[in-house]
Amino acid sequence: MRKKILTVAAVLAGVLGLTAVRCDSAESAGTSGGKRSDRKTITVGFSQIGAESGWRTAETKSIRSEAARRGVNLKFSDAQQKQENQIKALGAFIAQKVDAIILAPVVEAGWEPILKQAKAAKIPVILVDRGVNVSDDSLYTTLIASDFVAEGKMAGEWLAGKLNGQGNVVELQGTPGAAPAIDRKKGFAEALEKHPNIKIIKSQTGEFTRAKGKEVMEAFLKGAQGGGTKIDAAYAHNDDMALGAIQAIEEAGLKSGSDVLVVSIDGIKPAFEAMVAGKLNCTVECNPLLGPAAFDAVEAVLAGRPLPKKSVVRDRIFDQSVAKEVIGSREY
Ligand code: GZL
Repeated sequence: MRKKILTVAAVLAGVLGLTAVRCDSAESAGTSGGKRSDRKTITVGFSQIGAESGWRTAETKSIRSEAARRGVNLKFSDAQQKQENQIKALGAFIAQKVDAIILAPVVEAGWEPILKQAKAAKIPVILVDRGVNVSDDSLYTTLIASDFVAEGKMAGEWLAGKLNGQGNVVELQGTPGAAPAIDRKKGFAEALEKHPNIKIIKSQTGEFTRAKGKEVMEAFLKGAQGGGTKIDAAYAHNDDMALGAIQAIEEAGLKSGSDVLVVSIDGIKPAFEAMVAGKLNCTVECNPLLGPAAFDAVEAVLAGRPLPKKSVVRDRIFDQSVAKEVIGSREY
């Protein structure tokens, strides 16, 4: 079967310098307060969403290891999925006068007040992995993330081809209000606009976790059985929910990957293992290894070098036809 590695190469908007930073003055360093010594360890506050998925764990590992590699003093905060914990953490970072903040925002809304405080304190904020809705985009320096609409579109187009243009699909959404959940849903729906005989018959959040994904898929299967409807495919906004859905499909006595097709996003190694086992049909990669780009941005902004407002990382689609040959090279 024709290989299905389609590379949607979104160009990295702007080249981020990798050179070490020498801060000679507060102005060029973009920080408040007096003149900084001519060379000092950078202190960065990182507000992470939590540890809800294999993708998230890989992102945390990438940020932590890159900070260690560059000798950055990293203050790490795990928000346990709660925006109020992220806002508290940013407040603490500002009070501690960190040199820069890295934020993975759990949802898009509600960031203006705390970002205004960071701006007033002249502390640059680098967004990684998810975006924010703000009326003034000077409240953050740059966003480094995937194009989630494109990811949803790739998943939808792949599935439409596999279903030969007709079938009933259930959707497991990510965290309500989160950029990847909003945009992956949008992209998938756009892809299906061209296929009126493919219907999304149920769509509900599985909160990006395996446990919730299994629970929601169990309910979908029970409902379909009761209503005499067949579920032909499940689309999950991330691999963890897809792996939970696979468990539910098998416990319902169905063959995952053939009785019910399963398509998801992230490209974590367990997804490749599920594809090799024939249980998952396709995953769209969403690269979590954002540490190097995040600290390039930190060093650039502290050195007063210009940065693009958004850098889009490359996404590729993988299906069972290539899973075996690719799995060995997966980094997360
Ligand atoms: C995507 C990221 C999403 C992943 C999920 O950039 O925000 O959050 O797709 C993770 O696995 O929980």
